[in-house]
Amino acid sequence: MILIKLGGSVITDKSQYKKFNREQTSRLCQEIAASGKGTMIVHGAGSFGHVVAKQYALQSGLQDFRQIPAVARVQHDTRELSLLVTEELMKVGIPAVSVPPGSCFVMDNGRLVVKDDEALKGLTHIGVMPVMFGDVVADRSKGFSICSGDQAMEVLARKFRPKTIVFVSDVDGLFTADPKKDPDAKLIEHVDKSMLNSIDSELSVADVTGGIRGKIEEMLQMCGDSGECVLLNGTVPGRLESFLKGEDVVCTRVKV
Ligand code: IP8
Repeated sequence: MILIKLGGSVITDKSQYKKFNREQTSRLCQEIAASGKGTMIVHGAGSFGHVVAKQYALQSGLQDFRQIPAVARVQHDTRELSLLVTEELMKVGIPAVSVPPGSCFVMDNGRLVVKDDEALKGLTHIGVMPVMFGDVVADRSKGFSICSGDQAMEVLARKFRPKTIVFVSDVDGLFTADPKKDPDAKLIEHVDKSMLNSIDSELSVADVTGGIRGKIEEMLQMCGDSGECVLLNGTVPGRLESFLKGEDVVCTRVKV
């Protein structure tokens, strides 16, 4: 099975509140279906989550009761986005069901607590694809927390042990500098544990909050001993499909 995260930068226009990129999402869903591979999809929140989350500092947890309507708003909006994504998946014949992470898990101090996965496993057992996403989730110590799509990916990687984990964003992969600002930025094609110390922790990557080093550490953990994590650009038509079919594409491959 291949676990895929469709980043918020490819399924939404991040500069406009609640702007769904239907055309691109539809194409990516068609590419996934055309590959014929068994997949599981997670998606980011894009402008259905980040705009309001930032406005009300939701990443800090409960600090002020004025944040509460914003929690409800973000939960509402990310569900709306998720239904738009599952609709596109169903159109290409993938029986997808949107599963908000807060409907089966809680968080504690910003980390997902996963005790019971019966609902998730039950869905996959009958051939339904559960689709998780970045959301706001009840937190035992902080009241609520932001659960990124990446955290949902980690949980699903642990539970379902995918052979490959793909992060689809609007850049080609990891670069030596920010490719949107620096024309000399070079794509890093392969990353492994031994390179970790030489990577500039200040660099950032699309759809990721926090430094690149932390992101790579998380990816190495997700890969386990035998798997691989891949970062690729979903705005280039056909690239995801080619990758899924086993062809060589422009991307960054992270392996232990
Ligand atoms: O788009 C963030 O998830 P991400 C979730 O995967 C919210 O980083 C609600 C901002």
